[in-house]
Amino acid sequence: MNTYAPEEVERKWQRIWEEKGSFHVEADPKRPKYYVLEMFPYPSGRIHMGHVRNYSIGDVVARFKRMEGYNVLHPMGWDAFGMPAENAAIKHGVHPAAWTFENIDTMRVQLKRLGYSYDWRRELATCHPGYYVHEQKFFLDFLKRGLAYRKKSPQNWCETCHTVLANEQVIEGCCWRCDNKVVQKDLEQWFLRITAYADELLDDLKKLEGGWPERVLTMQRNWIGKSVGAQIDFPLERPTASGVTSITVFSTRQDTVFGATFMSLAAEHPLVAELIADSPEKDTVLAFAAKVRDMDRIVRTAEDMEKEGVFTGAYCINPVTGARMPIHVANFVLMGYGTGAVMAVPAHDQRDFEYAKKYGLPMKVVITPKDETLDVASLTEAYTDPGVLVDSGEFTGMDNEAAKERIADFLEAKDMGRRSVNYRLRDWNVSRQRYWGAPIPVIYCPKCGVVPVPESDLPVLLPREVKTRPDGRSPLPETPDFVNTTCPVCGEAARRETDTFDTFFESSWYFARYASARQTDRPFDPEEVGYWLPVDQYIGGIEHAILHLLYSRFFVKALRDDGYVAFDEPFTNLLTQGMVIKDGSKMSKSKGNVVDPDVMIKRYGADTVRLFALFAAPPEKDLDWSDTGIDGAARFLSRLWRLVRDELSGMLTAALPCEAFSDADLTALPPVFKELRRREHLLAHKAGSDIRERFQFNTAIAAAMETVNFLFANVEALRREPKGARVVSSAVATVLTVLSPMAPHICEELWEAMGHADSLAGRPWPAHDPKALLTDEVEVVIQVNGKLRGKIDVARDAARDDVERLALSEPNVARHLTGKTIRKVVVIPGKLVNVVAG
Ligand code: ANZ
Ligand code: ZN
Repeated sequence: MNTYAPEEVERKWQRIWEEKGSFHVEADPKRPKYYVLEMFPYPSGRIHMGHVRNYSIGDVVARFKRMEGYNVLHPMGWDAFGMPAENAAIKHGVHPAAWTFENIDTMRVQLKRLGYSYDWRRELATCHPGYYVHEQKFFLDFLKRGLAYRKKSPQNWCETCHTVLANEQVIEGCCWRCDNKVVQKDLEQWFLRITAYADELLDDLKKLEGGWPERVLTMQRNWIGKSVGAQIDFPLERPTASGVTSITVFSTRQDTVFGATFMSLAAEHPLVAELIADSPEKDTVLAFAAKVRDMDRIVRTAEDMEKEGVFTGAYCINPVTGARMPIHVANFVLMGYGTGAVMAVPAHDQRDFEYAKKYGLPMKVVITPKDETLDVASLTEAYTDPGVLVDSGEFTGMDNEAAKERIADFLEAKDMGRRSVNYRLRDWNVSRQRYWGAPIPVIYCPKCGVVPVPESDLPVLLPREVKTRPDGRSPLPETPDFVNTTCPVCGEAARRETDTFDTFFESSWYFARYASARQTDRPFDPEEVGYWLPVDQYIGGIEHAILHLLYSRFFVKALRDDGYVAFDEPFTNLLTQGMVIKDGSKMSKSKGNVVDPDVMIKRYGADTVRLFALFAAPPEKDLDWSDTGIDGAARFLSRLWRLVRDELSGMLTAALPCEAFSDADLTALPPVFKELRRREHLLAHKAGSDIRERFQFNTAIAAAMETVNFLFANVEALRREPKGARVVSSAVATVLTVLSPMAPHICEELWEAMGHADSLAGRPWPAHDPKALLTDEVEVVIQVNGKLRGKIDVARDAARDDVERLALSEPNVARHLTGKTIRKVVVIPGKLVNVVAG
């Protein structure tokens, strides 16, 4: 008895791979490399099905590329800083470090139990000083060349998490972590000047076309948000007390400047206070501005938001028409974008249109469709399409796109404005008021100001001995041993920075660290990084489409300019896998539809869990978890086991996949052997291209299943011919080899049972013989009483009896024959079967 006991088999092979170091790799310039990486996990406690799916996909790619002859780097590590550790510390009274490392230990065991082919020697945890010391050094480099700077500005602040949040971490006005309302707070923070790379980040998206999903490229493009236009100066009717004489706007529609009839300022615009200083509307404006300031950015820019504002009492002048324009404060104008001032063109901008209607402000049409007129009184919405300029001085009659250029020239010549490019992208605020992160390596000296920690003093260690605060506030400011230090410049008493880095800092460069993960004196060994990087295939969730990927792209460019690396883009190809859903929604604790991988592994074994995760859907699509589905995967592996260990066991030899046979050998055997061989080679060919070209693991698995079914269906006939043993063994060897990236343990075990002494983990992908794919089949059509009822493929030299039998059992033909008596069957070989029935 040879029943399939997955746990035993899997532990055995995991031990063998580990002992042999099967997945350890070294750089080898003589061999082509392939770097496949899955987004590293946050050590939250246990792995979930989303991880299993992500890492199973990555493991197939890694194993497959090894089989194709590549030197494959496939590492794993831990994104180990972050807030859940602190929250757990508060809740359970454990130190964040203890919590994190315990989780890492648990999850590492879980990943090993799944048999993933990682080079575990390169494992890294970002909370390790040996890791973050290098990013503290990067920060010092960035400071030196002005890429890191400190600035006071209004920031998204979460009262519950006691920290600032990047704009990307604010979801519909709420904190991405705790879902509480985010407020605006003025704070001094450290920023990375990602905007210095805005153009390159945008332009280099072209290099990623074809390698990255189109929608991710679009999201990145929109996030960077490049707008080309002009700044235009509008003289104030009266200069302010401090001597300001004009308001500058940023507009992408300088072609409409002749239609600007009023001015809209952001509530935070520095001029507002001055403009209203002696105005009777002062209090109304102040109250309105205070209300707007607390509104969220996203809400303020939503199209359907009610447009509101107040008149400041002041006026400016349209520089090209001389018109007097009332200056308003409006809720849809943002201070962080452009100049925080907008020339309002109500006839051609929908927001301005709604605003003007509401407050009875003047409108002027300056663009009309070709050969048509537009009348202000009859406008029901802004006219925003292209057209021809009217009422626009010397530009009247011009096409509006051409007018953009001409008016920009005109403004520059008259010194009324200048061409200008604006980005939606903001500099990256990397300061977090949290404990469980990498300390920002600067010191504040009362005499010398902001002083970088000298390189020789790195790392600035995050102290372990701290008193966790029940309210979640960072204990660092109240840890005297940490805070109190001396100034590296003057030696006087000074204070350490107590903010830590945003955890996206760590995840922006970890992929390069794997190349030389144990290098202590520097972040990267240039030769190792030069060989392995960039990542050839990156795999992870679409939720990281903007943040993590943009920051990583930025880091690579910044590190390149600091001489650390010599490539421009970190990830050549990107695969974003779909979610794992159950009963129609994403698996989550709150929905109560979570399937625990451990439970499934216990019940079915790792190979079944892997196989199901790969078989149930193509990688980009959502995967619907179903009990019948995983049962099916388990049944298939048991069948495979029975086929090799029972049904065919007597005749299998240690044949290689796709062995070569002479025509004479094959023709001496019954036709089923030739057909088996055709299917074997087709499997190697189809599964290979499915994985290589499209990551279609599901169809590759389906092809293997069909071959297994064919073997089962013909077991009797195959066993009857001992002379065909080698052909059968070759086919089984191919099935095992093809399935081995997906279900590696059972394939290794059965491979060994065939008599092989080597491990499948080191074997190449089977090389099919194109000639073996040629079929000697012809299509035969079947008629019932003269009507076409079906088609079958049969061997060209099939016997008349066989053709008749196959024709009558064709499902549609059989249906048309039910209840009828067959009177006559005419077989025209290689062409037609006609059944006469009544
Ligand atoms: C006049 C105008 C006329 C505009 C028109 C549009 C249409 P994008 O493409 O997003 O860059 N704008 C500029 N700064 C703003 C701010 N701080 N808050 C809100 N809106 C602002 O859009 C640029 C356009 O958005 C600018 O062009 C400006 O309105 C507005 F028929 O100027 B426009
Ligand atoms: Zn000092």
